[in-house]
Amino acid sequence: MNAPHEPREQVPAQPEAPVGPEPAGEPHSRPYHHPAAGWGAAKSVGRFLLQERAFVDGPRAIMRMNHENKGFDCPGCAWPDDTKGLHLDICENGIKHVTWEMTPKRVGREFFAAHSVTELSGWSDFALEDQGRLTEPMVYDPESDHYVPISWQEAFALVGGALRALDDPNQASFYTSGRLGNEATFLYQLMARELGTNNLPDCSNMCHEASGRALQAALGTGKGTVDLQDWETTDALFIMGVNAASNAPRMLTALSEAYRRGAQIVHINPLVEAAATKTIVPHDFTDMALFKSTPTSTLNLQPRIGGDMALLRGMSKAVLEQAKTDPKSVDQEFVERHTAYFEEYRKVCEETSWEEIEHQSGVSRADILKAARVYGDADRSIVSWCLGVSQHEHGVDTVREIVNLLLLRGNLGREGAGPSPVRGHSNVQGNRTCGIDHRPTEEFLDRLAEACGIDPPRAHGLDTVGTIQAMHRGEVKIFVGMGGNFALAAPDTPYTYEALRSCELTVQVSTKLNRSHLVHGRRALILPCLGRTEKDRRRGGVQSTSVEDSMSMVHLSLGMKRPASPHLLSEPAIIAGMARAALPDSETPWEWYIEDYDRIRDTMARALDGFEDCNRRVRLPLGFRIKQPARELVFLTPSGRAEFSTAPLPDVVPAPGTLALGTMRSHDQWNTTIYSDNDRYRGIKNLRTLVFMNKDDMRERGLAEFEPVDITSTAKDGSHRHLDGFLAVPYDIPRGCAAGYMPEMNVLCAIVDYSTQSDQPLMKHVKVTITRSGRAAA
Ligand SMILES: Nc1nc2c(c(=O)[nH]1)N[C@H]1C(S)=C(S)[C@@H](COP(=O)(O)OP(=O)(O)OC[C@H]3O[C@@H](n4cnc5c(=O)[nH]c(N)nc54)[C@H](O)[C@@H]3O)O[C@H]1N2
Ligand SMILES: Nc1nc2c(c(=O)[nH]1)N[C@H]1C(S)=C(S)[C@@H](COP(=O)(O)OP(=O)(O)OC[C@H]3O[C@@H](n4cnc5c(=O)[nH]c(N)nc54)[C@H](O)[C@@H]3O)O[C@H]1N2
Ligand SMILES: [Mo]
Repeated sequence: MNAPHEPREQVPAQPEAPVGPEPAGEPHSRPYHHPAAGWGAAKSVGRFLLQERAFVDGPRAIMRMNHENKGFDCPGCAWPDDTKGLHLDICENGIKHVTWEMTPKRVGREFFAAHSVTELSGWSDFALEDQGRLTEPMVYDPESDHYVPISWQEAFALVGGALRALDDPNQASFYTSGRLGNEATFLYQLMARELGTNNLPDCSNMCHEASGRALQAALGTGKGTVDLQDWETTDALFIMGVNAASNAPRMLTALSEAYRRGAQIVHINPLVEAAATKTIVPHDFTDMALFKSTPTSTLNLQPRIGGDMALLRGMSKAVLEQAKTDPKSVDQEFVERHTAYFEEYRKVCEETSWEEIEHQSGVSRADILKAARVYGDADRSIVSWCLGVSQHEHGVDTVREIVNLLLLRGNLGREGAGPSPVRGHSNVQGNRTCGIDHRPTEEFLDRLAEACGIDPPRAHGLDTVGTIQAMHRGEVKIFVGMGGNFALAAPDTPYTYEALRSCELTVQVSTKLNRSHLVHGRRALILPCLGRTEKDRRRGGVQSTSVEDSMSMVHLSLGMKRPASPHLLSEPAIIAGMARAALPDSETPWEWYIEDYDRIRDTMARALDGFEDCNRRVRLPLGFRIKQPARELVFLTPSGRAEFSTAPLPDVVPAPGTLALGTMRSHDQWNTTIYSDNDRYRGIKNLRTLVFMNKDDMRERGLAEFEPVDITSTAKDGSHRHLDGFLAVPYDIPRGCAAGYMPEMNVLCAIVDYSTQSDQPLMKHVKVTITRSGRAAA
C-alpha cells in the first residue's frame, strides 16, 4: 500500500513543451473504413523507413526478427512468436519500433555542448527523441546547465559513492521499464537486494499489476494460462479492453484465423476499435495482392468505462439461470473437483439484479444475453484483456470476475480455454519472473539468498506511485531508471517532475534522449546502452539475452547490428559497473558474470522457479515454456483450488455533469514515444491534444467538432487538475465516457488516484468535467 498523501488544493498543469511533432496540417477526423493492417500499414511502414532513412538496414533487420533463435526478439509488444516457426511474423508497429532504435542519427557531446538543459526543456518530446541514439555517458553540470561527458568509470564511481553515502538503502529506488532482458533484470534486482532494498518499482505497476494480483489470488499463478496453440483451437474469443490493431497487431492474424475457422469473436470495448472489424493479414501475400479482408469480429459490445465487471457478472448470471433448466451449461464436475466458493458466487450472481447489471455496465440485458449465449454454446473459451480492464479502481475484482466466468464452464487447464492477458512491453512478464517485485514472497527471497549467498531485505519496498510520493517527501534521494521514460509515463506530471527534481541523484539508462533526462535531480547521469538489435560482444564472445512473452515462452534474443556507438555498454555491464562501485565488499562475481551471460543463467537456474536447466532449454528451437501450475490444474491458493470471488459490483456511473475519461495510445506511438500526430484507425490526422466524446454529450455542452475545451479532473482528495485548449472530437463512445491520449493527459491523473486493490494509477477512469474553453465551471 502506498502512504496516504496530504490533500493538495490545486496542482497547476505545467506541461513544459508539447509531446508530439509539429502538426503537418489542419486537424482532421474521418471514420476509417479500410481493414486493419493490410496496405494502410504497408504504406505507413514505407513512409516511416523513409523518414528514418533506414531503407537498407530496416528491411534487413526485419528479416531477422522473431526467428527461431537466430535473430532478435521484437522489442515491441509481448505478443508471442508464431509457434509454427513462421519467418515473417511481423507487424507495422514492430517494424517502426525496430527502425526507431536503428536510426542513423546520433546525439553526441557536441549536441549537449550546443544546447543547455533549460533550452532542451522547451523542445517537444518528439524533437528530443528525434535527435537519435545517445553515444556516451554524460553527467549534468549545474554550473553551465549542460550535460558534459564523463567516463564510465567515473560515472560508476559517482553512483556507487552516492549509494554508499545513504543513511538507509531504502533511500534509493530502482525502476525497470519492461524492455530489460532477463539476465540484466536478474542482476539488477540482485544489486538492489544486496544493497538492502526491495524498492523495485516497474512499469507493470502502471500496467498489469491488477491482472497479476487477481490471477495469483484466484489461481495461484500471476500469469495467463493459455498459449498460441490454445488461440488456434478455441471456439470463442472474448477480447476486452485492448486496441489490438495498434498495440498487439500480431493478434490480428490470430483473430482472422479464428474467424476463418468459424470461431466466435466477441469484442468488449467502449470504442469499436479497428481489430473489432476486419483485417488484411500482412504476411498473407495473396490476401494483400487481392485486397481480401477477413472479418475479425462476430459481436461488439460497448460497455461504459469501468462497466466490464457488471457485464461479466451478467454473463455469469445468465449461465447460472440457464443451468436451472439445462444443468450442462455449468461444468458441475469441474466446479466440484477443482474450485472453491462456488455456492457463494452463485448466490452473489443471483442477488445482483439485472437492473443493476444494465445500469452499471451500460449494456442492455438482451445484448449481455447474446454474449452469454456465445459463451454457453462454446465448448472452449478464452478471455483476453489489457489496460481497459486493469487500469481501474476495481481492476483486480474485474479480472477475478473474468476467472469466475471461465471457471463456471471449466475453461481452464485444457486446450483452447483459459485467461489470456495481453502484456505490454516485450519483456515485462520476464522482469517479474526474474525478481522485479517490490513485494517478493518469502520463498523467492529464501531461494535467492541460497543461490546468491546474500541476505536480502524482507520488508516490502516501494512501487511506482509509492516511489514518486517518497521522492516528493524527500525520503527517496536516488532514482535509477533502467530504461523507460519515468517523468512522462507516470501520473500527475507536475507532481512527478517535482518529485524527480527533489532527488540528490537521478540516473537514466537509455537509448535515446527523453524528458526524464531533463527533469532530473541535483546530480544527474545519462548512461547510454546497447539496444536489443545490437551485437553485444563481451569477453566470452557475442552474448544473447533471454526474454519471456505474454504466454510464458522464454527464448533467446541475439542482436546483430553494429552498436550505435563504440562507447555503449550493455545493460548487464552497466548494472555490474554500478554494483561493483556501490558494493565494494560484495562477494557476487559481477565482472565474471558479465563476461558470459550463460553464467548469469546458471545462477538464475538455481534461484528462479521455472528456470531449471535454462541454459540448455533456452537454446531449443522455440525456447521453453515456464511451467504453469494452474494450467495443470494445480492451484497454489490457500484452499488448493481455483477460488471464485464474490466482490459486489462497484458504482462506476459518472455523477451528473461529469464524465469518465480513459487515457490511451494512438496508433502512431509507443508509450511516451510519439511517431506522428496521426491515429490512422480512428481516422485522426494532425492532432493529439483531443478528447473523444459522445455527440450527445457534446451537444449538451454546446460543443462543435474541434471546439477547444477545458478539461478539469477531480481527484479522490477533492483536488483539481486542468488541461485547456484540447479539441473535442465526436466519436462512437457511450454517453458519459470520454477518451484521449497519454502522456499528454497524465497531468489529469492525480497521484492519489491509485487503486486500493492494486495500487495502480487509475489511468482509464479519470473523473472529469468538460466545458468550452474559457467557460470553466467554478
Ligand atoms: N504500437 C504500440 N504497441 C504497444 C504499446 C504502444 O504504446 N504502442 N504499448 C505497449 C504497452 S506497455 C501496453 S500495456 C499495451 C497496451 O495496450 P492497450 O491496452 O490496447 O492500450 P491503450 O491504448 O491504453 O488502450 C486501451 C483500450 O482499452 C479500451 N478501454 C478504455 N476503457 C475501457 C473500459 O473501461 N473497458 C474496456 N473494456 N475497455 C476500455 C480503449 O478503448 C482502448 O481500446 O500495448 C503494448 N503495445
Ligand atoms: N495516462 C496514462 N499513463 C500511462 C499509461 C496509460 O495507459 N495512460 N500506460 C502505462 C503503461 S501500461 C506503461 S508500460 C508505462 C510505460 O512507461 P515506460 O516504460 O517508462 O515508458 P516508455 O515510453 O516505454 O519508455 C521509452 C524510453 O525507453 C528507452 N529505451 C528504449 N529502448 C531501450 C532499451 O533497449 N534499453 C533501455 N535501457 N532503454 C530503452 C528510450 O530512452 C525511450 O525514450 O506508461 C504508463 N503510463
Ligand atoms: Mo504497459
